[in-house]
Amino acid sequence: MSPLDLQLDRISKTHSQICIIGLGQVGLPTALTFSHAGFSVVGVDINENIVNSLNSKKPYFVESGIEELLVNCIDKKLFKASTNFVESVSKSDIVIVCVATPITNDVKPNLQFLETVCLSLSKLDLKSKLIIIESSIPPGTFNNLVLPIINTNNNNFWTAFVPERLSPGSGLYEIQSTSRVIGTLDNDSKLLTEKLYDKITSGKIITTTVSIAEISKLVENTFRDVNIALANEISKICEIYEIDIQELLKVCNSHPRVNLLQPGPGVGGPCLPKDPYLLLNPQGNKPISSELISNSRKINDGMPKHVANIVYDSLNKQNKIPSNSSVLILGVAYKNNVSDSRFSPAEPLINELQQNGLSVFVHDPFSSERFGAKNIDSIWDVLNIIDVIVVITDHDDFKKFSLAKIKEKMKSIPIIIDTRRIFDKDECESLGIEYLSLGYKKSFKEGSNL
Ligand code: SAJ
Repeated sequence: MSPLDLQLDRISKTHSQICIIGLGQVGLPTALTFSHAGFSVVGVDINENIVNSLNSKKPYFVESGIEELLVNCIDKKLFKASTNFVESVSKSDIVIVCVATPITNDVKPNLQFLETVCLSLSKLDLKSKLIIIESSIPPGTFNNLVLPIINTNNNNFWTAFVPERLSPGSGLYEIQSTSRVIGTLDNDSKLLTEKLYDKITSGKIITTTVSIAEISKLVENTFRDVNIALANEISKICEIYEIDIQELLKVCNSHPRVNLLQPGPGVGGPCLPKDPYLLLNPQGNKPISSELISNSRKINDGMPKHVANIVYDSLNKQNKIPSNSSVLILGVAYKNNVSDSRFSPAEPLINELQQNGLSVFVHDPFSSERFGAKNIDSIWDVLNIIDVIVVITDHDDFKKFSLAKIKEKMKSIPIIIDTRRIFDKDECESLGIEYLSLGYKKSFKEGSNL
């Protein structure tokens, strides 16, 4: 049996030993999904605390279904975590790299984690192994950085670029249902990688070139970021026209070819705020400029300030001054029901309000991050001194709060700035709560220039 047929057979029978490098929001769900499919998986991370936590069956971030899957895979001896890169890779047939590819403060790609992994791989014998990169990478990175580093001592391994597509919060479900894109340079790698991912998803397997696969991932997230920017701009237009954007969205999205997204207090998470910059910064080439993509990033990054202006305007209308006012921020996580607060709009908002003298309190049952504001474990402990509640994250828990009780506890004419529309605006207004939001008729208007 040829090495290719042998590996194909091992994948078919889930006999392949798989090594996942990087046990973050992508790596851990990926590792457990392959274990759940029957593969023996070792997850490697440089963070010993993460490795120890996982081996004690405790996930270190919130993800629906992850804890029970972790317990199940460990009990079945199909998953374990390790800090030992060399031993884990050496005994594996397949290596899947899921390390972070963040951006620097001047919004340039930071590929140090990926480069370190490629360098470590280059020192090992990768003969007849399948090496897969799932991390989002700037166009050209696979051919101009990943392969040249790994190839220094190896040239007899199979390899593919398979961009991850899971959305934290529904990661485990999406990994098993979303179609996957596989970019390869040769047919054997394509056959192996197709068979492997076919084991874990009911979605389609789309094979293409490495270049298309690299760019597709970044374009998917850029598409979303640009469309969120459009929704945010339209929300400001609605504030000027004094109409409710939610009514407008209902009408516009009834058109078969219109699908407007939701305005929000800003775009957070480890992906959307950075992937447009990866797209515009090809590996080894000069940056590409795109007014639409860059301005969309600016629009989304400007939303926390817009929310702050709504806070100031609402206090001003009650003749309250910022330095004598207190704000309760509901949620610092970048989106609902997750603990991740990376690039959360809560951070710039908290900084802005504190710099203007407001006392800022934060309540978030999912994330421990407070960005320098005062932590509140129960909102009922602090509402009596709160002038404004600002909803930043639409955690399901927040939707259960009694508006009548909030009204009773808060200072006179309480203000709720519900940027995620989790509360019923009519109920608020009938209780005498000043209800504001983005794209809502009574919100702050920054004049005709958006
Ligand atoms: N947001 C809005 N309005 C919307 C949708 C989202 O303001 O209508 C905000 C969210 O509140 C959040 C941010 O945008 O702060 C990002 O949220 P998201 O729903 O885009 O989710 P992510 O970033 O967790 O996942 C995205 C997904 N990409 C796409 O949907 C095209 C996911 O499939 C990717 O795998 C993931 O990025 C990634 O890891 O790249």
